[in-house]
Amino acid sequence: MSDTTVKATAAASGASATERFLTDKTGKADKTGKTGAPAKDVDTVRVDTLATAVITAVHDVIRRHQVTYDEYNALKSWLIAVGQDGEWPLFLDVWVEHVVEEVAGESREGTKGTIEGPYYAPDAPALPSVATLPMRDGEAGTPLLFQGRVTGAEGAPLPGAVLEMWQADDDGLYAQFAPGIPEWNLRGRVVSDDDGRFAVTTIQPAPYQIPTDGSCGRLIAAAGWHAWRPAHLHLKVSAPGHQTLTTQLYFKDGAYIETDVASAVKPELVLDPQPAGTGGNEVTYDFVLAPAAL
Ligand code: MBD
Ligand code: FE
Repeated sequence: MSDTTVKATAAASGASATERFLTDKTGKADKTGKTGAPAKDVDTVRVDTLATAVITAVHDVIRRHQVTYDEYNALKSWLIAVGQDGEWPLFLDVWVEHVVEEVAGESREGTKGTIEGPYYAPDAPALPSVATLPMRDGEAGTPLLFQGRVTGAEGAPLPGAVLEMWQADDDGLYAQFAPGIPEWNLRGRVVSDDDGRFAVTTIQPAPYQIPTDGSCGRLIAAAGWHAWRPAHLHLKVSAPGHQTLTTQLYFKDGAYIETDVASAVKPELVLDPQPAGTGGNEVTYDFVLAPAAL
């Protein structure tokens, strides 16, 4: 980490991620009164089924592992702290979302999806099909030309497809969630050309470390795990008449590629960029979108 970088604290990024989730995904108004999609009501019978199953699974763990009062109270104080740190989005997206995505994506054709994670922000700056993501003068990191084509499942190009991209910088930090980074840095909404093609200039992101000073970091340290996700580009790819694809792309032989703390790497999503002769790397990746559900 460069010494000019303000250290991202768990409480700061947690508060931002919690606010974003409540605004974008539950319909709660943010400070400016803006709201996103309302949370869907879940049927009583279904709530009964799922809540009973989760509670019973916890009882089984307590019996099987002879959980003590000290351990129960440690859990209780930890759960309270996760909320106080604003780290519920981080905890759930790291340790739970990958299985929700597995179930949701099981029978969808086209490019593999993976988890969205806590750091998406809608309404990023709109960019043409050939574009550079917003970045600072002299943005650190190896330049990357990321290009490809968006098609439907039958192979027909999708002109005007929207590729929303977001990524960490060379310090592993995300704009809008870590202090000291300009708004929308390394975030953009690229629109494909008449042939479904796009070419985006960015930098290769660094691996992401779960904040060590928050509840998720404390769990990781207490359990002797590591706190890292491999370097990744986040994408949402959408086009009329097609299902929106939420995915991530990783880098061959990158650190933590085999041991992602969020269990979100799939072999189909690993890029192998090659030197481009311009001092940077380039890679081509094509996206195939499944038809919208009827
Ligand atoms: C990330 O950058 C991320 O993508 C996920 C899924 C969880 C934590 C941080
Ligand atoms: Fe991420």
